[in-house]
Order: sequence, then C-alpha cells, then structure tokens
Amino acid sequence: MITRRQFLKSGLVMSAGLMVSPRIGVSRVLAAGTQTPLAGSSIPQFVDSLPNLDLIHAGTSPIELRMTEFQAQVLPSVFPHKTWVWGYLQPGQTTRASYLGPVIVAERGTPTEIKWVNALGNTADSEVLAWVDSTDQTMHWADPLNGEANDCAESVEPDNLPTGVCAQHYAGPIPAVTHLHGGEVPPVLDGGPDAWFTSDGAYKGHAFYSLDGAAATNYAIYRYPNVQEAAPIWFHDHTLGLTRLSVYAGLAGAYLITDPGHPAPANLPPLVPLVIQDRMFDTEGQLYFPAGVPFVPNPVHPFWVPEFIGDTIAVNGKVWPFLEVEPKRYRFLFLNGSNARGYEMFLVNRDTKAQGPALWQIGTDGGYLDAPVKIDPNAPKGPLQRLVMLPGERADVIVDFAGLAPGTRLLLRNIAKAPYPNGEAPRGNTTGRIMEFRVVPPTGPDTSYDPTTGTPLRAPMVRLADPATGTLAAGVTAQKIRQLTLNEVIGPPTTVDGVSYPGGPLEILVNNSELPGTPRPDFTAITVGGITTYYSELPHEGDTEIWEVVNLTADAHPIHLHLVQFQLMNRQGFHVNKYNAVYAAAFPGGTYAPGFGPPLDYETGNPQVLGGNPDITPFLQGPAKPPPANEAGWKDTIVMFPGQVTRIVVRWAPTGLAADTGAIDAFYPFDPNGGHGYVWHCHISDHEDNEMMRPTSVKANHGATRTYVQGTDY
Ligand SMILES: [Cu+2]
Repeated sequence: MITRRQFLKSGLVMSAGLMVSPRIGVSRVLAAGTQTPLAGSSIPQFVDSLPNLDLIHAGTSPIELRMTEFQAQVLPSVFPHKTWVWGYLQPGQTTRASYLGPVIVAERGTPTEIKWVNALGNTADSEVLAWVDSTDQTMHWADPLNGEANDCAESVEPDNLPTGVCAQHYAGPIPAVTHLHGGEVPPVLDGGPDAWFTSDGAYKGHAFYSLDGAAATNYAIYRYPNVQEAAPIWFHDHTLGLTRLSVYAGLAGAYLITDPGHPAPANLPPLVPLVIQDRMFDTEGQLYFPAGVPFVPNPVHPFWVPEFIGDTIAVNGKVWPFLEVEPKRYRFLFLNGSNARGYEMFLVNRDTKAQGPALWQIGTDGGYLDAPVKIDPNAPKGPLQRLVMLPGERADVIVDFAGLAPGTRLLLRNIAKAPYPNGEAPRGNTTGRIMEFRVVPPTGPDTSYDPTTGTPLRAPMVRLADPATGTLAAGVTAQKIRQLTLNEVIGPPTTVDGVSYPGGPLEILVNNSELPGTPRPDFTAITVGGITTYYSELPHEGDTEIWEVVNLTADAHPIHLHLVQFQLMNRQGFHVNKYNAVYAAAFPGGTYAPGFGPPLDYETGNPQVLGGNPDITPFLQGPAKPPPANEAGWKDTIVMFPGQVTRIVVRWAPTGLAADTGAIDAFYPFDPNGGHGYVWHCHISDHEDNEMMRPTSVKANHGATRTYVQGTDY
C-alpha cells in the first residue's frame, strides 16, 4: 500500500511519459452523479432583485461570525427549491437572504477583533452535496483525520486508481479557516491554508492561531490591526486543498477599510457590492460541482477539475438578479468571487442595443486610484474598452445612469472566454449575462461626486512603478529581482471505455514547485508544528523586489500575494517555444521534471536574478507594455497572461511609505517576520488547491531591528 503522497509523486513521473496509462472506469467514478445537473439555460433570469448584503460597522466591540450551513433562495424565487449553502452568520441568525457576507466596514487605526466560529458540523450531516461529493483526498489538503477517513473498502474505490490507493470523499468534521484577502496583517492572523480548524474543535492545521491561546477549538479569534490605507478587501475560506469547494459553498464576505485621516472624495455615491460568481445547480436546486470522469479523466486526482466553469451567473448570491436604479450615479464594488471564470464586462441597452454607459473605475484591490479611469465600450479597441476581472480582483466603479428614461433596461454583459483568455466563449443568453439594471423615475437631483470632472480621488498614491514608462518609479531601488515561472503539469493521454482523451492537467505550479516544496540546498526548511516546508521566497521586511513572472501555461492566472499590495510595472511577450526548449534542457537529465522546483540553483543558477530559471531576457519579444490606467494602482491580485512576462514591484512594507524610503527604514507597524509566514498563489481556487501556491516568510529588516509585542503592537 502506498500513500497518496507517494502516488502523487508517481503520477508526476508518469506525466513525463515513463508509465503506462491508467485504467479508468466511468461508472463508479461519477461520485457527483447522485445529482442531475440543471441546465443554466432553463433558469429564468432577472426575476429577483439584487440581495442586500448584511452590513457591520466594526467599532471597538468584538464581532462573532459563525460559519453555518443554511438554506437560501439562490435560484429565482419562482423556483420551488431553496439551496443549501454555507455562510458567515452573526450570532442569533439561522438564515440569511444571501450566502455572501457580511460586509464589514472597519476604520483605519481601530483594530477589529473577530471570533471566527466553525459551526459547519460533520460531512455526514451536510446537505451541501457540491462540497461533500467533490472533496479529493488524493490532493495535498487539510486532512484532519490524517487519512483515517480515507480507509475505504475495495468495493467502493474508484477504478481509476491502482488497488490500494483509496480516493473516497472525506467524511468527518469539516475544517475551515478565514483569510483576510488584501489585509496587511501579522502572519498568525493571515488565516492561510495551514491555519484551519475543525467544527468539532478536535483537529487543527499546524499554523492554527487564536488570540486567546486556545490550542484546539472550533473557533479562532483574530484581532486585525487595520493599519493599512483605505482599501476594499475581502475575506473567504482558505483551507488547504478545499478552498475551491468551501468558497463555492458560500464562505466569502467583504471587508472595507476606511481612513478617517484620508477621507474619500466628498459625496461618493453609496457603495453597492457586486460579488460575481458562476455556479451550477442540480434539478433539486442544490449547488452542483462537477468532479471526476467524464469531465476530466485524471489518473492522479479523480475528483479535481482543473477549472470550475459554471453555466449560471450569481451576483451577491442570487442567480441573474436585477437592480432598480434611478437616472443618477451609483458606485459599485465589483468583486470576482468565482473559482476560475474571468469576466470582460460592459453595459448594453437591451432595447436599443446601444453600448454604455461607461464604467468609471475609481479604485483597485488596494484602494483609490489617483483619478477616475473611463472604461468605455465605445472606445477604440484596447484594455480600457471593458472591465476585465479574474478571480480575486476588485474594481471600485461609478456608473452614471443619467439621461436614461424610466423603463430602460441595461444588461451587464460578459464576453470573456473561459478559461481566460483563449477558452470557450460565453453563451449570449446565459453566461454572457451577469445582471440587469432597470431605470426607475428619479427621486431627486444627483449631487454626488462626478467622475467626468477628473477631480482627484486622493492625494497622489506612492508610486513604486511609473505607469507612464513601465519602469521603476523615480527614487525607487529594487534590492532583489526574482524571475519565476508558472507551470502546468500535463498527464498522459487516457482511454476510458474506448474513448480516448488527451492528457489533462495533473497539477498547476508556481516556479515548478509544489506548496510544501522539496529538500534542496537552495530552499530553506522551516518547521512549524512538526511540519517542514521548503521556502524559496524569503523577502526581507522593507525590501523592494521586482518579480518577473514567466507564464509557461496556456491560460491567464490571477497571481495573489498575501500581506502586500504591489504595483504592476509592465507586461512583455516572449518566445514560448524557444524558451521552453532551453528551460526543459536546464533540468537534470535535460527534460522537464514536474515539481522539481526551478531547474537551476535558486540563488546562483541565473547570475542576473533569483529564481533558478534560465534567463528570459534573450527570448523577450516586443515592447514591455506599461499597465493600463485602471491597473496602475495598488493590486494584491494581478492577471498574468499566457506567453507573457508580468513584472510587478513588491515592497515588503506598507503602501503609504514614501517611494524613496530606505529599505532599512521601511517597517510594518506590526511584526511580519518569521515562522510559518504567508503564501503567494494563483487565485483560480481550483489551481491553488492543487499546488499552485508557495509559502513566503518575511525575514527581519536589514537595518535596525525593532521589538514588537505580538498582538498588542497596533
Ligand atoms: Cu492559476
């Protein structure tokens, strides 16, 4: 009997063509087959109005949020079934209109203490079939029972794995952990993949933390410092190997940091969150998640799909809602909370087919832009024609409905292919539609902030990258340059019941390294809670680094770094085939070795830069393109296109520090250093769940050390 982990390794060898194709039996692998999919095209649209999300103004009192299973009317109310979902409920709540939320509004300078309670129960009691019937224990995942729940009888084993390798869905207490996405927080409050804890309080990941010092509980108390600039950040589940399913079940909400010291422009229209997520349903109205054959004949991970692409669009937890708007300005916070689907969005008049009005973007992941950026479907072809968002990204947007007659109906359209940008086009009548806006008579004049005036949105932001030139901004020095790759590991072709399938993805990697990494002389072993992880990105607090990420895969990936907001410097094409040949040849033995890490020594393999990869410079093609205006702000998640090098400037320090602050003088107001640290990863949750994630641990500032008192120093 070999372990799952060993088998994964053997699967990777197989991907290099050294083993024969596995035997796959369709009939019993269809674990999700107890559900009958409901075609998205059969669901009526624009029946219900957009749900309001619960709002919590965080003060100085602690907040409690309980991860709870409940039923919500996710499908249109004409549909006879409610949907079992998971959400963060407040004490006393047993249900809620939307699984999403709440929206927490916190003030900079006032910490927010949240008790995250895992009240999700046991898989045996859960009605969320999309979660229960899609977990894949062959993956590197939380595994609370240490494989005990994995002991399955031969008779129920999926046939597509060798005898002795068991791939039952998980049965046991449900693990969860909440990550504050975009938050500048100490590592113990990051809520990363190894900080999970189970609903029965009996099991925890090795990075578990609770402010009260509890060793193992069904809750974690985090006291967020709220020291960063105003920003529309959010929170969601981040459990190792389960994020795609737990967020799909509903675990996500928004967290808006406001800054009384640097107020927003006067009279911004009230903010309406628009959290966009694709979903699938079964004929009973329950969430459906395709897992395993025949979707992906995967010889390594039988229940994992490389990208979940749903046939239905939900906004704020409601399938195809409408929103009544007066002919005036509205402010929308767009958040792509999907697993894998990207969106290219614009408004169109349903009756006249005229495109518009324009979307005026006023903010990005990390806060306000300096000035509004017009995204206009009638503009010349280019990046400012449509609002492009991959999972994890936010866009703060003003739309002016003025001049539209009551009764006008506008569609929010999506034309992004999935997977982005070269996959299948969305269907015009289903996934090409996000929601409808209906104009109603005005109730008064509009005195709100007008983005067309160009009135600055803020004191000019600190610039690490110069958006005009696509280079480092004046006064900025980079202490390190890392050149890192994005890799997709493709398995061998398979034949299922006489049908041939091309090899599909087995796992997706950053810098060809799995999350835990492998022992190498150029990786640093850090052991926390008895678990050793091999780190390669160990930045110093205060340092500014340029990350040049070379996308060797066929798809775009939204790459997300924890702790920091960074800036996009530029994007540049490269000759993929020529580079790939040199890249593969650089591995020991001269052929690409999945999961090996970079082919060369991380520190010294490329004398120019860190990362351990053959230098990309000789293979670059065309000019380095500066960021489009709406991406030239603080970002924590950025789209990295296939066939391109995406260069970002990452300063391991707060965003507000002047650009010319010396590295030895740049500190967080809390201790970001040491220990288990953070992660950086692809925000396609199907990818991050399958190894497209690496640890980072911040090392002490090169300069003067400071004494922090963890938990009370902010
Ligand atoms: Cu990805």
